[in-house]
This record gives sequence, C-alpha cells and structure tokens, in this order.
Amino acid sequence: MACACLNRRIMRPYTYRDMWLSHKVEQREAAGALSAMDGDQREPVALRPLVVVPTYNERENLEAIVRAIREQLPRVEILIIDDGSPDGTGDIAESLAASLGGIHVIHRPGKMGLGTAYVTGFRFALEHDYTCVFEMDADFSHDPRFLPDLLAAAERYDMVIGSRYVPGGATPDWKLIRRIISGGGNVFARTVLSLPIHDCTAGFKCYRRSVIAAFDLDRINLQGYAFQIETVYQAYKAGFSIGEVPIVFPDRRLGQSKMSRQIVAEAFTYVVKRRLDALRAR
Ligand SMILES: Nc1nc2c(ncn2[C@@H]2O[C@H](COP(=O)(O)OP(=O)(O)OP(=O)(O)O)[C@@H](O)[C@H]2O)c(=O)[nH]1
Ligand SMILES: [Mg+2]
Repeated sequence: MACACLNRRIMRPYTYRDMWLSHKVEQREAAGALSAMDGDQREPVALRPLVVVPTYNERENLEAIVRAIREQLPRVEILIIDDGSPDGTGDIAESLAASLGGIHVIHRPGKMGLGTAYVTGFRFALEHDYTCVFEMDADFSHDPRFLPDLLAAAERYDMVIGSRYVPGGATPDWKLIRRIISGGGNVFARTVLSLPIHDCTAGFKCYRRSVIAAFDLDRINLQGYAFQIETVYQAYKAGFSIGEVPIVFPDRRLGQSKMSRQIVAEAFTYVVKRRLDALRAR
C-alpha cells in the first residue's frame, strides 16, 4: 500500500513504490496512546530525531558516516556508542563531538554486543526527550541517503523498517549463501512468530518514542538478529503501526564484519523460544 506522505519521493530511481505498510493493527489497550492510530490517518508531526550509531573498530568509517548522516539530515543529533574499540574509534568519536556539535558519545568498557548498545541508546533517547530514534550501522551498509525516507515515514508510522525485502529493496553484493541465510531466516521468523513483516532482521530502523517507551528494556538481553526480531515482535504485539521503506543494502566498504555463527544461532534459538513462550502463555 502506498503512503501519501512519501509521494514526493516516488520519482527517486531506487524506488519502485514508495512504501509498503506491512500491517494495520486494531487498537490494543496495552499500547501507548499513539499506537492505536493507523499510520495513514495520523497527522504528520514535527519530530526530534536521534541517530544511534554503535561502533566497534570502525575507525575507517566513523567520520565519513557521521558527515554523510549530517548531509542528509543537517541538524540531526547523533549518539555514538563505542565499546572500547582497540583501534581508537572512541577517540575519533570524541573529536567529532568536539568539532561538529550535536554529537554525543557513550564509552562502554569492552565489547558488549550490538543489542545492549541499542538498549543504552534507547535509554538515552528517553531521558533526553527525543521523539524518534534511528538504529544505524557505521559501515555504510545502512546508506544515509535513505534517512529522509525513513524520517518521512516515521511521521505517520510508529516504527519504520529500512527493508531489503519489499519491492525496491535489494542486497546487490551478497553471495547466494548469504541470501539464503538472510532470506530463509526472515521467512522462518515471520512464519514461526506470525509476523506480517518482510524484513524482521533489519537493523536500519526508526522508532517513535512511544514504541521504545513501551519496550521492556530490562528484559532485552539479545545481540544481533535476535535483538532486531525482538523489537519488531514487541512493537507488533503492543499494537504499534509498522511500515517498511525499501533500502538498498551494500556490503560494508571498509573494516571487518562482526557477524558470527553465534549471532545466527542466537536468532534461531530465540525465535523457537519465543514461539514456545507464546504457546505456553495461551
Ligand atoms: N558498540 C558496539 N557496536 C558493535 C558491536 N558489534 C558490532 N557493532 C557495530 O554494529 C554495527 C554492525 O556491525 P557489523 O559488523 O557491520 O555487523 P553486521 O552489519 O550485522 O554484519 P555485516 O553485514 O557482515 O556487516 C557496526 O557499526 C559495528 O561497529 C558491539 O559489540 N558493540
Ligand atoms: Mg554491517
């Protein structure tokens, strides 16, 4: 379903359709006040976004990604969460904060994982009155040129996913095996958890404040794809509106991936466990 709020972007070359609304949900009392509303009907509102960028050994990418984010959203505030990167990424973050302004840095003592970094970012956003929060990798797989699309969609949807699996989305650099793991993992999560979302493992997302305020942050102790699925699952179950905006997802330009078999295994066991918990709760 197309969304009127993105019509002005329909001519951009990467976009076949401007947006897919993954689902519409009925009002559920458990959710916050905004969550009850269908994204198509809500009036656009002024947003004060925070872009959260977790980093571990991203010295080749950090300054470039921060500048690229600011090119797209010139006044946006950015929170870098660095886990004591041995390559000095934390020092680069500090010097960017000093020279550019509107950049916040949290240093954690050692590598504690992507999921807990985002939970730290969510808490920071709640404490500092941001109205929406972006999740974004530092390695340019999440291309900053899509930020305005996600932000425009966040005016009308509680959660917006930068999606590789809606028309216009793509993973041009991936070999067959990576496509099978990612595509198969999405079909698995979507089916087992009954989630009407095309890209459940996406890490390029924008959340309205009401969504992260409804999360049970103390109980989210997941790392990679499992963390991403859990946030979609909790938002969906709470009745928030979720939209998917197509993105092209290239491989990282520089530096090393931190993806591991352990992260894939965590996601698989998490999905099975979540489903069993839901069955037991019936
Ligand atoms: N703070 C923090 N950031 C991390 C940690 N692990 C990864 N990151 C950052 O999270 C982002 C995603 O990590 P990647 O290594 O690109 O992992 P990925 O995107 O899932 O995997 P690829 O698709 O192979 O690149 C990057 O900005 C990393 O620097 C961590 O333990 N702590
Ligand atoms: Mg990456």
